[in-house]
Parts: sequence; structure tokens; C-alpha cells
Amino acid sequence: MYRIILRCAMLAAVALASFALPAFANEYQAGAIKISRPWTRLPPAAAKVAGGYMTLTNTGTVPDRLIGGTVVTAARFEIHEMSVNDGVMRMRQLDRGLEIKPGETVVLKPGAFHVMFLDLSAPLETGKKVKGTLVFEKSGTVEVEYKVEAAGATSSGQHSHGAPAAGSHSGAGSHANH
Ligand SMILES: [Cu+2]
Repeated sequence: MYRIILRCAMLAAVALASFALPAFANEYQAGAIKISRPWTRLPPAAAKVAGGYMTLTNTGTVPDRLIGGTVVTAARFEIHEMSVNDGVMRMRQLDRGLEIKPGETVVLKPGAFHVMFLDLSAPLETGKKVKGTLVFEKSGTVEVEYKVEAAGATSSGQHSHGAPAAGSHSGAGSHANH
């Protein structure tokens, strides 16, 4: 009798322990949306903007949208898309956010969809993490941490947000010149 109770207690302890451990580092869940490995990278010297990247999966049955977010060191947060126009890569803000259909996985990466941290008040530090949130239309707000990679951490695309040239990312409508 005593032995059976003891075994149950041990099983319960094991179950609790495994529940407390994150299954994967740097994964988050907001309602039906799974967020994997948010990361950012050092911008070019002196730039006050940085891109944010992650993988979003909609495990639910209705479409959802990434509609906003925050980063502790950024005054503003935008959702962007890159596109090639006349051989020139440009980005534009997605006013209605980024849709994630049921069952769909959307990868935010350099040269493609990404979020944008604007007016950074403090420099990012490689190897550290920066706290923030992501806001989904249906799934709500979730706290995340972006891992900070070195400048140019990925070779995919020439998505440079550039030195802080005049007008770059400094106001509404400036993306046409970007
Ligand atoms: Cu951008």
C-alpha cells in the first residue's frame, strides 16, 4: 500500500518536473499561434532600427494576424514586407498586419516578412536577449524574447536597413525611398 502511494507521488513529481521545463528553448504560444525562435541582429553601425525575425505557425482553425508588438528598447514597432521592384529591394509596412492562415507557417526572415524595431533607445548586444511582445488579432498578446545575433547574421538576401540616411525609417511614407 505504502509502496503504491509512493510510486504515485514519484510519477506526479516527474510529471510536474517535465511540465515545468520548456519543451524547446525560445518557443512561445499565443492562443493558436506558435512562435519559434524570435531573433534580431545588430543593425549597421549607428542605425537606430533593427529587423525582427521568427517563425509563426497557426495551429488553430481560423485565420489570425500579427498586428503589432513592442520591444523594450524601441519606441516603435512595425510589420514589414520586402519586395523587389524594378530590381530594387524595398520594404513597406503592412497596415493590416501579417495574416497566418489555419495550418500555415509563416517565416519572418531577412529579405522577406519581418518586424521592425524603430527608434532604438539603446544598442542591441550580440548574444543577449531583448524582451518584447507580439500582438495577434485573435490570439492576443504574448511576451517573447528576441535573441540578438551579430550584424549580417544570415546570408539570405541583401536586406540592409542601411545607415541612418536622411529620411530612412524616420516617418510615415519614408519607405518609398528605402
Ligand atoms: Cu523593415
